[in-house]
Amino acid sequence: MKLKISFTIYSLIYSKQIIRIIIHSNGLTYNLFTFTGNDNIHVLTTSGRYELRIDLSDWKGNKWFAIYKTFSLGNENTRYELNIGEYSGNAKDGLARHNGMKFSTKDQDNDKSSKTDCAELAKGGWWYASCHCSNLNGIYKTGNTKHWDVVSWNEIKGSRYSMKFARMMIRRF
Ligand SMILES: [Ca+2]
Repeated sequence: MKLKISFTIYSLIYSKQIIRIIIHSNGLTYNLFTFTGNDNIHVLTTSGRYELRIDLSDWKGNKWFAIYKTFSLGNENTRYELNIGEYSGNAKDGLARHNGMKFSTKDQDNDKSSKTDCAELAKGGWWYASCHCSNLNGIYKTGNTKHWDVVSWNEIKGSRYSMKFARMMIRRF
């Protein structure tokens, strides 16, 4: 059975409500959040020190992770600028070029390229530069595709490979 999910992300949704799921794993507690609340993530991540963990797997069952010991989002005035640091993991740093970037959506082009609307082309909401090294809010497809608008972590499988699984979690410490 082929599973295909696609959705459009608008900035209005991003600034509103948050859906938060608490996960206990290996004695650690993580907050799993959906991309529906950048305002809330800003408030959370500037109220203390937060770590970001990203888990990924491909369609063959290979798994990767990336941890950023520092993680925070700016407020609406900074267009939810991404601030990350102290990478570790085996996924390679797919967010390095997105550090310091503003959040773009289909209706909010805040990327670095004046010629391109990255969110429109990459079909996601992300901290696009010009354009991306990762695209975890892209379209969910099965593995290799023809376009760079899928759920990708480019350092691992390239920009046209849709990961089977991608999860971003934050943890206060
Ligand atoms: Ca642009």
